[in-house]
Amino acid sequence: MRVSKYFLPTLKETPSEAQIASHRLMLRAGMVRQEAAGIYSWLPLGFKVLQNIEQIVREEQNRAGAVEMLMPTIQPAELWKESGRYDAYGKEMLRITDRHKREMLYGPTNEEMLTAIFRSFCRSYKELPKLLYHIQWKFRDEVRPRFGVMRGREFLMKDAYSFDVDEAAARRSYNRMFIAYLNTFARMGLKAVPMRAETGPIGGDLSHEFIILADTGESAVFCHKDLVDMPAPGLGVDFDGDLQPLVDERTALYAATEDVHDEAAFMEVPEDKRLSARGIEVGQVFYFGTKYSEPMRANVTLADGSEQPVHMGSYGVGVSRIAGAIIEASHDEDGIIWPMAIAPFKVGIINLRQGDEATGAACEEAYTALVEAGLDPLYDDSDNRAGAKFSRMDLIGLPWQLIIGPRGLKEGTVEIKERASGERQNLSLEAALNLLRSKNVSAI
Ligand code: 5CA
Repeated sequence: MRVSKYFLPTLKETPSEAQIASHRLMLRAGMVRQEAAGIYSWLPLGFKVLQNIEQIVREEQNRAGAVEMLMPTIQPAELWKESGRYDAYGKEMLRITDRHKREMLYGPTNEEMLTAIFRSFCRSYKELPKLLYHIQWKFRDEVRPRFGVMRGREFLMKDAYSFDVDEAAARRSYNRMFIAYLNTFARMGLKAVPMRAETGPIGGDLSHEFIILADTGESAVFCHKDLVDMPAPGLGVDFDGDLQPLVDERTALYAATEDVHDEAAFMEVPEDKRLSARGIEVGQVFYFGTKYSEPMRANVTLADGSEQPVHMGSYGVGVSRIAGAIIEASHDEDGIIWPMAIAPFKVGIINLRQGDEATGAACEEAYTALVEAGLDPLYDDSDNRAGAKFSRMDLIGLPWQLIIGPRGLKEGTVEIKERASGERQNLSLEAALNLLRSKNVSAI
């Protein structure tokens, strides 16, 4: 992409309404625009980031054996009356009346709808287990939408739902999602720690939140330090095998959000391993058994002919929140520092002397080569002065910058800068392109 053809409305001033770094940087980098409290447009740069996050989530869901589908944003109120949550959900639910005076709502989550889908097609234990997900916009009329996309009212969520014959089988589905989440967040360069959590309006008695440690996080959390740097299981994990030992490794050590925190148990953690911090919840998994299947009569026939409500769990990832969470975890005073896997463009090309023939030709050569290598470059071919190009490239945080100007070219070199370390190297254009090609991996 060429800057001259793109839409990149970066801001020089820091918007006054933004209280935390990620919100400020998303506005300044031209990623989002607020349309109403907690409701955002995703401008081209932000939308690319959102799509990259979504794609990693999708790949890891598929790898874990979940099957993608798509449910609508608008739901009929009847379903929620059946489960008993229509009144219980309260003011957070955006209620809508259609022209026929039918009660509708903008879905805050989809347990009811998927339970209804399941019961209309599945009747026998032979069809179990089933694990289905979608990636769809949700609406929750939060009392205090804040921190930009981190606590929005409209937000993008991946939500998966599992159906199993009994609790033991449901635990296996829970474990699949648990392990898939560890790999998902690791691929995004995030250290997410699973912590025991309150189940809130979703229900049930087993739940973990996946938490990124950050001073600006909304939740107070307590955990064993060793959990923070524990490596993810990796993409080679066998999802059809026994995942319990991998889950146990993480759940044996103390980790809890403040709602379920047990001070006495925490004191048993050796003092130098006790971590009390703040965190951002990027995902949550729930096992709630028959909470929805029982009132909604989602039953299956067992081998002995008896009928039983199916055992369920649900599994959410805050796709749009993660855009903010990654920036919160990875930025400096100059701007965002994208991990390679999430970066909207992998390389930024800076033309130091717009109009100079040799510089233009070298930039074009680099651009073509990087496009061919699948590195999705953003070429700053604008008429801005070099200083403005540098600071804008730092602000939008592309992992690599390729800086090309007449002086270097005379010596046969271009400059390459790594955004994260600030390290610069002067290389021939060919060597610079080779170096960039070698970085084109989305490692876990
Ligand atoms: N039905 C369950 C699991 S599918 C559910 O709704 N879980 S949840 O309430 O925990 O939401 C899942 C994830 O969505 C959260 O972990 C969080 O990352 C994200 N999320 C929740 N509320 C918001 C919000 N207001 N703004 C942005 N992201 C949110």
